[in-house]
Amino acid sequence: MARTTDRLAPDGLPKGFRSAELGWPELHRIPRPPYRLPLLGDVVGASRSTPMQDSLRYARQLGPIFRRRAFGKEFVFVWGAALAADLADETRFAKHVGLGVANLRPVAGDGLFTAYNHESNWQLARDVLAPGFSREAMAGYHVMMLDVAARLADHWDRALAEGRSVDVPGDMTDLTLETISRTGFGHDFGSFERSRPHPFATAMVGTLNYAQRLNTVPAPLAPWLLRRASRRNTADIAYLNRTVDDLVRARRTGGGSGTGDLLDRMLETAHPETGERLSAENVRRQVITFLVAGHETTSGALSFALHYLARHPEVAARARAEVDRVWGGTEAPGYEQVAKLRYVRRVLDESLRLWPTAPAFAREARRDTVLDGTHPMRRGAWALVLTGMLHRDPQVWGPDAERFDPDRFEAKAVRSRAPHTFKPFGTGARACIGRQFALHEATLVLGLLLRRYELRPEPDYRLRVTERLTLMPEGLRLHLERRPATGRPAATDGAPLSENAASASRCPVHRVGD
Ligand code: MNH
Repeated sequence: MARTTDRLAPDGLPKGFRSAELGWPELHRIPRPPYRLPLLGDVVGASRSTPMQDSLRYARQLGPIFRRRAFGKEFVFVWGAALAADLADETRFAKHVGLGVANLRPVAGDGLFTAYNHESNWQLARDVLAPGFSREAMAGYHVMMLDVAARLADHWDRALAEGRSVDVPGDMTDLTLETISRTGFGHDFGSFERSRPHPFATAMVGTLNYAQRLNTVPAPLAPWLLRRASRRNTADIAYLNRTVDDLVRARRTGGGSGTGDLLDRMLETAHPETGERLSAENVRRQVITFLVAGHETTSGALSFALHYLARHPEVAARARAEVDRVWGGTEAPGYEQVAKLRYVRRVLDESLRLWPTAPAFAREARRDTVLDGTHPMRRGAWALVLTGMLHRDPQVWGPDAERFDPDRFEAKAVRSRAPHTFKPFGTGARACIGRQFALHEATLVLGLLLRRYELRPEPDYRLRVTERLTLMPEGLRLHLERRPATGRPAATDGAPLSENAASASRCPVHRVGD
């Protein structure tokens, strides 16, 4: 995406606009915390491991726009609905690749997520890969998603038989990693057959953690303070590259997958207009990008949703009744059956409202402008949108904004809310390409799990959230009970509703008669 809007007429800017620091000429008008240490900045009451949750606390004290100084850098945060909606104006603002996203450049390079707006590989890859997320492509992934979900169900059945509780974030991470690697790249990490995470998953988490830690130390000291971590990070990146290179080489020598998966598209598709193809180096970056972006956030979203379902039996009962009604006795629900779980989808939306697992995104001014008619910004100045706080703005969500209530996503309620107030997948041209993929996968899996199990919380568990660029409930375990067969309706008349009836027998997530 080129900065084509530079030719647009500038706003009527206040006097002295160009003289101030940091691209925010009237920075002093933006509230900041009262105590400030010379080198460290606003670190009182802040912790290195929970930057996003600290920012939520500051947000409540300081209001809809505020700033924090940390280690010599000043950051502007925005969460008020009007300000966030203005930042969504694509003619004046665009994605800013900074902070955590920029820290991932050594891993993901000019892959879709980390590409700068001016890098031509962004548009090229977006055009080449967009058909990989069409309805048609998604319907093809559906069968593989069912297959991976069946492995999760086997895993949970074993836990249940042995009277163990289940490790929700761990199992959801296995599930989503297997799903993206199977659907995207025809690769099987065997996560469910291992007692510990696959080394690829460990290396990936390592690089995410490292990218986050880089934000929490003064830049000049980073090489020294993080020396050991940095060496580890280099090794992690090398491991990721090696694994991906092997995978790509195997595909190149073995010919296409025959399924037109993401890797086939990356290797074989020329741009429809220019005929250009992704370079080998860029393919490597994209594979890593999709393996990371395609599983961490979905895993967190599923984990939070399962937490809330276990905590709100009345919500779980409603969701389960919907699954029974819509899917009936269908052994393996078809692609079309998933989007029909409207209430399950609302549970997911409400979980993503309270804990958007990609907790912030950054926007920069494409030209000199005034944010919400109040705060002048120079071209290139940027702000972080604190999605988690935008999603809790009482002016939008009411005085009970902290309460879990899926009915907020009933069609009528959604229509009555201002636009740009629910942004778990970001905004504009650089919004999430995998949104439909994630929603389909998560709704399908929640439906399958609700149909198969009753979920019981550990009595004294209190939600704690860990941050490694993405959010995840920490230490969340659930106890399972198998739903009695009598609680489920008998098979409806006729054949399974699945359009993949032939494959249904291979996907015994919901076995008849057990
Ligand atoms: Mn996803 C961009 C959130 C699932 C692949 N994703 C984004 C952004 C957010 C986001 C927010 C924008 C970030 C920014 O502006 O800097 N993504 C999510 C969430 C989930 C998710 C909350 C699950 C829930 N994402 C997925 C899945 C895939 C994926 C699944 C792949 C299959 N996401 C991406 C890619 C981008 C992205 C690729 C970058 C898109 C671009 O810049 O063109």
